[in-house]
Amino acid sequence: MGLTTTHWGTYYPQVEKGRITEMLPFSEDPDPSEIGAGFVGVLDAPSRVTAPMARKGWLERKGLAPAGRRGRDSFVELDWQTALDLVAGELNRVRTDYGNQAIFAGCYGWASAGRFHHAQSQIHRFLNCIGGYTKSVNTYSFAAAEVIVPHVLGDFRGFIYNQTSWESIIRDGSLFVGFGGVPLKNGQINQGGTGKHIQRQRVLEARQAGIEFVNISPLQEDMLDDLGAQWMAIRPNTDTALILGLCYVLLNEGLHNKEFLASHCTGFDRFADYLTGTADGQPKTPQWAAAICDLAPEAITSLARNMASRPTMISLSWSLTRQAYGEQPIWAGIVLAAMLGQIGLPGSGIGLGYSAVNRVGHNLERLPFAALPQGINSVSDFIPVARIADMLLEPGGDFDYNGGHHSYPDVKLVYWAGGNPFHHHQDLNRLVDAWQKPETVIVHEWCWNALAKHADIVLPVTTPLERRDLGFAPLDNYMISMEPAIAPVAGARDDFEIFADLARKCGVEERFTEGRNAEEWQAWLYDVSRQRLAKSGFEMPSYSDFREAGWHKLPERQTPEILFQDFRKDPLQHPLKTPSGKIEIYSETVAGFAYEDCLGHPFWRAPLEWLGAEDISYPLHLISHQPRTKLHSQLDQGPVSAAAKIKGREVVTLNPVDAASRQIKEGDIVRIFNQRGAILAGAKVSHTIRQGVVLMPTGAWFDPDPDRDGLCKHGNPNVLAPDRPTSRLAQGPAAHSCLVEIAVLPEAGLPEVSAHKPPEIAKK
Ligand SMILES: Nc1nc2c(c(=O)[nH]1)N[C@H]1C(S)=C(S)[C@@H](COP(=O)(O)OP(=O)(O)OC[C@H]3O[C@@H](n4cnc5c(=O)[nH]c(N)nc54)[C@H](O)[C@@H]3O)O[C@H]1N2
Ligand SMILES: Nc1nc2c(c(=O)[nH]1)N[C@H]1C(S)=C(S)[C@@H](COP(=O)(O)OP(=O)(O)OC[C@H]3O[C@@H](n4cnc5c(=O)[nH]c(N)nc54)[C@H](O)[C@@H]3O)O[C@H]1N2
Ligand SMILES: [Mo]
Repeated sequence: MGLTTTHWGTYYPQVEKGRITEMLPFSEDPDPSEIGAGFVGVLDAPSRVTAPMARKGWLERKGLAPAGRRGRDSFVELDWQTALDLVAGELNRVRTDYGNQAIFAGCYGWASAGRFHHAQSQIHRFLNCIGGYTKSVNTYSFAAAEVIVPHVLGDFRGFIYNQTSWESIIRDGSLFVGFGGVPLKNGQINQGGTGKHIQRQRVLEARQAGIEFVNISPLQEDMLDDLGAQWMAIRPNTDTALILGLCYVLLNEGLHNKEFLASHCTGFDRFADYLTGTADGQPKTPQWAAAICDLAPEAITSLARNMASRPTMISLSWSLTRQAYGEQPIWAGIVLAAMLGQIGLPGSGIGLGYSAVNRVGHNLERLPFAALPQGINSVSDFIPVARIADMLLEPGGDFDYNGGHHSYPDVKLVYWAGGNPFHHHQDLNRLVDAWQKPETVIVHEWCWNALAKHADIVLPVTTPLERRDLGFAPLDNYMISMEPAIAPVAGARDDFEIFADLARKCGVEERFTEGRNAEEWQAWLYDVSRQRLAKSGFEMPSYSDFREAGWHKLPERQTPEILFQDFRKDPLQHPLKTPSGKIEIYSETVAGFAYEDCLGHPFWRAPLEWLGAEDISYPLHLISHQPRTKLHSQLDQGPVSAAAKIKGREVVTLNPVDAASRQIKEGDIVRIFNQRGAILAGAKVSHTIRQGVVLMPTGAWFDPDPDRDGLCKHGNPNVLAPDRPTSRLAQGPAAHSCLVEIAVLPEAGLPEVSAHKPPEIAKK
């Protein structure tokens, strides 16, 4: 049986008459993810893009201004040669007339697992061969942390996947405080693939070992019921205030570790002036914090004492970064851990996002697998990833970023492969307007999602189930030989093949392919990986043995990982890469940027949209978290995602009090709205969510109603979430700072969901 790997696990796809009938879980996986079954029935469904397509209004354009509106147009089927000639022609025209910076190809997104057929690697290599492109920096996952944490701890990427392992917590921990919980639904995912899912087993082992859990979240489900966690149902977006309150108690009661602060940290005094109110007249007492977070002051005081009395692991969920001033809870959380003085000790200290993905806390070494060489991008223009709509709307406009001052390029052509901005971006109605600006939009997709529907040219690509690949990633110790389960559906081609053809048309074929086909590239990647891993002491089988065996397991770490262990033991021998070599509780660098929304130390600033806001015209706080039944928008058209919806629409969960006051019953179709737009959803009523907060998973394909401006019929929460940066420092996305109102609707006359239907297509 051939294997395949996905971001949500490894499977044996079962095939009958050329169709996937079942995804049998990998024999090594004790806790396989249900998401895999989402592939059943979708590969040749009507939502599949079957041939190259061009938008009618774009084909009929006169001069450079396209006719019609992207997202509302019909398409014309093309043959591959015509389509590739059009794409090559557009690339050549734009780079000749405007320069390569006029091509935007950040292509943010998760694409598919598979080391070689990785869409971004392919498109970036190709575009670098023809002179480069405007790129994006940082991620939607945790941009605010990516920018602030290096100022505080000297690095971010080097830490995020080398955190203190569950083994260490189980052995030596005692208290686990999860801001945003330990969401097991998220641990299903691992970028690049996963052999075995460990999160559920490890938290249960931790519980058995006597670890006490505290779930600080508006959502009780963020920790497994079996953990018996204390639930502190915090008001969303107020974690920084809570953390400051905890820090105040430690300082006030002398529970802070003065030796650690002196030997391993810098700037505590400046921060202490802020805590005590010497700097601004407001002591950050538990009473002060309690009023902001809507928790009891006694609960804050007793949590601080509890934390100071025993080995405590603080986990800060990645979601905390995706809110207004998302830099602050992360910095404040690190400072809290520094005051407790347990950083670098077994089972305790600081962690970011246990179970955000399967890797966090998984006791593995870093595996230096080779990636497709990217070449050099000759364009220096960039945007912080979430500033895409700003870039398109304000060419030449200025923006701040991490101490620098930059301007947006004038983008004429958008080329996207391997991500879905109509999934990941906020304020989608604004994005749709911005998206009308470029002269041409080219997209590689396999399904008719909103990105494909908003393109001028769509090139249909294969899925991983239709091609051979190397299923290995630096984040997991299972190497999987990905075998095609079925032949490419209809006219689909691999991204690599498409770029190889375009490279020929652009005169850079040799540079792009180096004379290798897909199979030869994979053998090459394997060989380079094998040499690299050998240097790190890992033995990989020969390429042919690996392909024959189907998979190979590399060893786990022998001893539990403990983050900052060396720094803790000897900060002079193992300094951090900060200016002081220590943990920067106060950063002169950040202070020097003189941003009003990110000071030299962590501080509380109220978001524009939160439950404590003065203007509460929209009185409910919307959290749009990661979906349990899929990865972002991927496989939303499949059976697993469909089973979790209500009458074909995405689910919104409300507290019984909020439901009752609006006459909303379980199963009702509701309209959720604010100043940015409206969406339809099916209501679920639950005690497991804090009053005043409503919850929607992301991922329902954006389904704008052509007859009602700004309405998504299917329930994509990014219609409602604001497109505002976290701060001038990181310019990260802040989807979780969002207020809405909800009203029940009569079911008669509701517009039908058309998210998974293809657009109108004229056959040639
Ligand atoms: N409101 C709100 N919004 C959010 C978040 C949130 O918490 N709340 N979370 C944010 C986060 S953390 C993230 S990471 C982003 C995720 O946003 P994305 O990563 O952009 O979302 P995906 O749906 O995974 O998009 C991947 C796309 O790649 C396509 N694809 C798959 N395989 C291939 C391939 O081989 N070739 C090509 N060409 N295409 C392929 C898929 O069909 C899909 O359209 O969303 C962000 N958006
Ligand atoms: N099944 C599945 N798993 C995934 C993904 C997916 O799409 N599907 N996406 C993956 C990706 S790309 C990423 S980046 C990670 C993201 O991982 P996370 O950022 O951890 O994911 P979320 O589910 O958005 O958030 C976790 C929880 O944080 C809580 N929360 C939100 N706002 C606040 C707040 O202000 N305060 C507190 N205390 N809690 C809050 C919410 O209740 C939410 O359930 O997940 C990964 N895992
Ligand atoms: Mo993410």
